[in-house]
Amino acid sequence: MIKIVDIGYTETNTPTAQSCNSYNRWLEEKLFYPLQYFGKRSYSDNNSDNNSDNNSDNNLDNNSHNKDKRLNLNYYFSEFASALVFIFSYADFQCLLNNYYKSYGRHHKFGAFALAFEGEDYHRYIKRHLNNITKFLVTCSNKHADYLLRTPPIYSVDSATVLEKDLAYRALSAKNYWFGKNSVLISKEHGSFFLIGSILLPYKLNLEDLSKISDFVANGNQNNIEILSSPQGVDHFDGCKNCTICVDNCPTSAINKNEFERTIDCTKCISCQTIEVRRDHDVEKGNIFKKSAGYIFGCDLCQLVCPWNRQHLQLCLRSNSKALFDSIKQSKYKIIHDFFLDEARNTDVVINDLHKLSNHGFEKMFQGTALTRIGRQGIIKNLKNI
Ligand code: B12
Ligand code: SF4
Ligand code: SF4
Repeated sequence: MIKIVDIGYTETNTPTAQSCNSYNRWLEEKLFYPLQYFGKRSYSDNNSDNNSDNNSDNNLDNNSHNKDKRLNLNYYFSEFASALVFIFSYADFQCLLNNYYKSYGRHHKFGAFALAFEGEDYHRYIKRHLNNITKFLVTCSNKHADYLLRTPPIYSVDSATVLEKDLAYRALSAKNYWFGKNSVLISKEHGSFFLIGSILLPYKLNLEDLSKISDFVANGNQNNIEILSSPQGVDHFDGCKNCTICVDNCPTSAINKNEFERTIDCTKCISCQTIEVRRDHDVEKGNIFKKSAGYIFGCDLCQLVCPWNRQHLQLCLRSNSKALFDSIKQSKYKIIHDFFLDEARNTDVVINDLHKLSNHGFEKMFQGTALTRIGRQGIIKNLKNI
């Protein structure tokens, strides 16, 4: 159900001017606030694998070196010469999950990205695929083997100091992709229910290399994918135009009303509060969660209402989502489902069982899932507040 639906390539190491400006204003206005690593000097130096935040108040310095790291890929990976960007769509799963929630009413909801990869943490899933693609490159020719064995590539999946949406925007066609008002990257063809995984390379690829990679990926996906890179000087396409549906429907008014910014206020965002904030947030406690429509991990609301996702959400309307769901109830997904989504397990029952588990027991039970990011206390905090 997860497909690589698009591949892009770029040799540009700096984000677009629009992104730099918007990013700088977002920092100046402290809209990142619960994500304090955005202001930290040393975040990426000691945590390059995910974006965990220990919520300490140290180093909230907007002018720190860390801020600048996002403005040039060579600050992050000094040998950077090019990037391959892959779009991993989970739209099919999103459609099923949405139907499931609607048809069978559940006490709690997870953002689809957390369950779509059979419950496996998507960082792990995507990195495994990027690693397979790299292994394929190594076997392709001595040129690739020489470069990649001397300087291993870096996989960017939610990586510390990479503006991944802009990297994808640069690598893919600006005719087909744009930043929505809800701030996510949207594709005319694929909507926005996708994740971005990139391979940062220490050398440049030629057309033949790109065609081999797209054949390799297409074979694994049973679909045709042509690698396109954004032609320079192409007019930006903006699929949002006068639409304000996501802005009007965000239950906590987290989306920036200035349509030129295309950013969100993390203090108000349910996704941020339920994934990144481990302790009760003093200011927003209660307020935000009461509007979370049952989301206890992530939030899909501003994408579910977007017209560019409509066709994907209608694809499985007539099918029996429960039967399909039962057939994919396996592995880590099943563990999460049976603990949190089973209809008999209301919020009190789940909280009670979480209290009975030790932190270690929780880590063991949900090992390899996205839930370990927020931890036992964090998920109890979310459940208590909805
Ligand atoms: C921090 C973070 C969060 C934070 C903050 C979100 C945010 N909007 O910044 C929180 C926890 C809230 C979050 C939530 C989610 N996230 Co998140 N998150 C990230 C992370 C780690 C960094 C994002 C970042 O740098 N923000 C900085 C701000 C300033 O950027 P921005 O808001 O996108 O603003 C940009 C645009 O506005 C742009 N811009 C404005 N105008 C214009 C005009 C033009 C022409 C151009 C070119 C650009 C442009 O400039 C800014 C900088 O690029 C990235 C991974 C990564 N390393 O990039 C994933 C990432 C953005 N998240 C992702 C996902 C899937 C989600 C969720 C959908 C998960 C969920 N279901 O709960 C939600 C979506 C919430 C939302 N509406 O954004 C995906 C997005 C995929 C996509 N389709 O775009 C990413 C890319 C992870 C990945 N590798 O796939 N996330
Ligand atoms: S993820 Fe939810 S809370 Fe955050 S901006 Fe979108 S609709 Fe609003
Ligand atoms: S709902 Fe409308 S304004 Fe929001 S991202 Fe989609 S098209 Fe753009």
